[in-house]
Amino acid sequence: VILSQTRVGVCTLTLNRPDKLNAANDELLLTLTTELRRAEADAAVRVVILTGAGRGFCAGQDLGDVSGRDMTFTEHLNHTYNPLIRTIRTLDKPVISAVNGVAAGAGASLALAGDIRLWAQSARLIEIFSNIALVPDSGSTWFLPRLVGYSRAFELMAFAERVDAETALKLGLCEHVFADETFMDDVQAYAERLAQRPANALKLTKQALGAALTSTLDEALDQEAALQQLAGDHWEHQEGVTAFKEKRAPDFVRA
Ligand code: LHQ
Repeated sequence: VILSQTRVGVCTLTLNRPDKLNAANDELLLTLTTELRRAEADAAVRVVILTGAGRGFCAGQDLGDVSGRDMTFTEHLNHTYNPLIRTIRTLDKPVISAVNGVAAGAGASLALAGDIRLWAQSARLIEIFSNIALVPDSGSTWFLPRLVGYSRAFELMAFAERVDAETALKLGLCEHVFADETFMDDVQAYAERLAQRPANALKLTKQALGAALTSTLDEALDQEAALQQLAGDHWEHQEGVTAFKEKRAPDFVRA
């Protein structure tokens, strides 16, 4: 259900249930979470890409897989989706959501959960939950209003509006849109550039930004001061300063 391939420091995890637009069952969600942790532990991996096989990114919960289950909704979310979203946001490496096609329901949440979101021209995001009279979950209620504001988020959720790539770019739901034909090549090239950046500094930046989203300014200043010590004591910082003085590009990928 999840394909994994590592190339030039970039691990691509592909949701692989293409005939259902990669709708998620428990196996897919639990395997994806395990694969993310495996990528985190693998020293050869500096950046992770999440994408979907075929024409969809992820159509959310597999609606054929919920009837007759013995878990409550709450238990189900706590068992599968919530650990996945927490894993993405706490992973010590950057995660790119490479949204190749439709992202609906919890699939929309997954598209929003990445540190960076890259979209194909034909990608679509739908907070589709209200069509089946559910509440947006898997982080959507947290991610979306922070990106587009409360009322726009409410409107997108209430009408299950389909957001196309151009609108997503305008609203800040994605950072870049690439042509469908070259999408994964463009994403790989972007990820390889990111993989050249200082991994320790990016790990700490992710930690600082994640904490700052829910902290006061005072807390953020304290957090920065603590994390800056960890960054400043790392060899990457020395390399950056030395490279500047020697008027050359820094090498942050040395063994
Ligand atoms: C699917 C699905 C799907 C199964 C397409 N399941 N087969 C959390 C916890 C607990 C419970 C419930 O929910 C949650 C969170 C959630 O994610 S709730 C939201 C669940 N997702 C949806 O309601 C989306 C349902 N899908 C759609 O509305 C459409 O498929 C979209 C708008 C995503 C795409 O439309 P189209 O591009 O027209 O594709 P399609 O509808 O023809 O789908 C292609 C195939 O994929 C089709 O199968 P078939 O055998 O007819 O070719 C669909 O049945 C299947 N598929 N989504 N979620």
